[in-house]
Amino acid sequence: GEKYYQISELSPELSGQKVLLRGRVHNVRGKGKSCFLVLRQQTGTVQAVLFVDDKTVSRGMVKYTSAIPKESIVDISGEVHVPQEPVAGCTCSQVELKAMSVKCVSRAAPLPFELADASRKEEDLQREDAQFATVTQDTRLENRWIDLRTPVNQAIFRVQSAVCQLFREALLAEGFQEIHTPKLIAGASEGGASVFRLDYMGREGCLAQSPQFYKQMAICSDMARVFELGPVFRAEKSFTHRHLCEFTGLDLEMTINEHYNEVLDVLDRLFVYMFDGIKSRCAAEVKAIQEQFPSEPLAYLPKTLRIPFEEGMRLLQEAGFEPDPLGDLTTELERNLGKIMKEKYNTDFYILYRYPLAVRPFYTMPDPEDARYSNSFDVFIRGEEIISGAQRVHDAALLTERAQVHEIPLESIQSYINAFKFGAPPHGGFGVGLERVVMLFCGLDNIRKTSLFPRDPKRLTP
Ligand code: ATP
Ligand code: AMO
Repeated sequence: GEKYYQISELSPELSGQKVLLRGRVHNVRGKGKSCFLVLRQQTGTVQAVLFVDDKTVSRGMVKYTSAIPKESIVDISGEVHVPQEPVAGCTCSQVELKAMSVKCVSRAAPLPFELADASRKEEDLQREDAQFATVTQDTRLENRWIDLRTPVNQAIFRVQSAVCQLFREALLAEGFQEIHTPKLIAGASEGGASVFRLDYMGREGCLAQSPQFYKQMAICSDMARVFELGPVFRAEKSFTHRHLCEFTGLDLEMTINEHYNEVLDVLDRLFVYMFDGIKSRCAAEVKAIQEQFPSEPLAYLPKTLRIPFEEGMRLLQEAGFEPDPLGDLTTELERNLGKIMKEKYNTDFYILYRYPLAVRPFYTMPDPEDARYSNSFDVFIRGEEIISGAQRVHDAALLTERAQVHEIPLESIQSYINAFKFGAPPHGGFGVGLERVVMLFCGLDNIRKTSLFPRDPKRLTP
């Protein structure tokens, strides 16, 4: 068959050559004997012009083309032509196509909203004299397959893809292996309130809230360093800008020799590599996102700042807040601590470690020097949590005791506890929320923007 060209391949060197392209009708404007059509492939656009002549282009062809609805898929064959002036508004501005034929491959129904309206800058929408049709988030999500075509969404999901690739690259280079753990499991690992229960062949099962138990059992199986990218299910009851009912977890687990600082060292190298990588590989995407949703670029240090929880509480107190020194941080306090860190250390990215034991999951290792605390940490971007992690209890008797303190039914986790009875190395790890990383790296305000087809308490379709 004939070669299909990409818009990105077109250049003045091809002038005079006949080419065939498939793409969407981004825009079309008929003017009697001529017609201007902007063809789009993903975020690239090129202009095609049709003029009625005696040989190839009939009046009928121009009329037919002018009536093709926006977003339809078309095949255009034409000659590459260098216009006298660059074509304004097209990504491919140095050439245009003198179209000879246009064929509609798939006709688009009337659109629920215009892509142009879904691509407006926040600041333009805020203007009092704004004349644009506004598109609500619900309308976008109802029609996500159209919404995802906007340049900003094309960019967001390329950044997401890069984050996953960078995560894999960095960990493989550190000697980790990728694993795949079951998502149909017997019990809750992160607390019963947010677990999706289901019928598993007549008995109770649930959707995995985390690969937690299985990544630890892999350690007990002598896989010294493991990671997984996979779905995580949480029956979150309320709406927030940062909770989904299904998200993608980037998890790792590793043996440690002396201290869970070894995990933090990996975390530090991993994230600096990922942030540097996004900046260098996704510069155009980050710019496209900035254009629609402006924000400060992420500030991070070559070596990530580590602050003890106690010190964090002291800084909050100094600033006039009243955190519970042995309790959990509220979203509000987390955000304020983020502001303090930014002012004091000029970083949007930091690790808070040695949390109070009482606010961490049962599998968390207590601090051997002070049992009110634990060998655990959270990591924040712009004052919002993106990671939780810890050293884990690797002694079956202590694990049983900790589960009882948390009132966890032992039957549901017996096989997990058994895994530690036959020799278990000290180990630790952490879990990252992919959608949160992309949202917060890009300075976006809602996690639904970084989930391809978000699942929240009300949304199960599309
Ligand atoms: P993690 O799952 O690691 O705990 P998280 O961001 O949900 O991540 P939590 O420790 O559950 O963190 O909660 C931190 C704070 O976020 C809570 O103190 C609470 O204020 C708020 N929060 C958590 N879950 C919800 C929710 N479903 N709805 C509203 N607020 C929530
Ligand atoms: P945690 O429950 O903190 O820890 O989850 C880890 C990370 O996952 C993300 N996250 C979410 N993202 C979107 N929607 C949600 N509802 C949601 N809940 C959590 C956050 C969070 O930091 N087993 C431990 C990890 C470990 O210790 O290895 C765990 O699941 O970015």
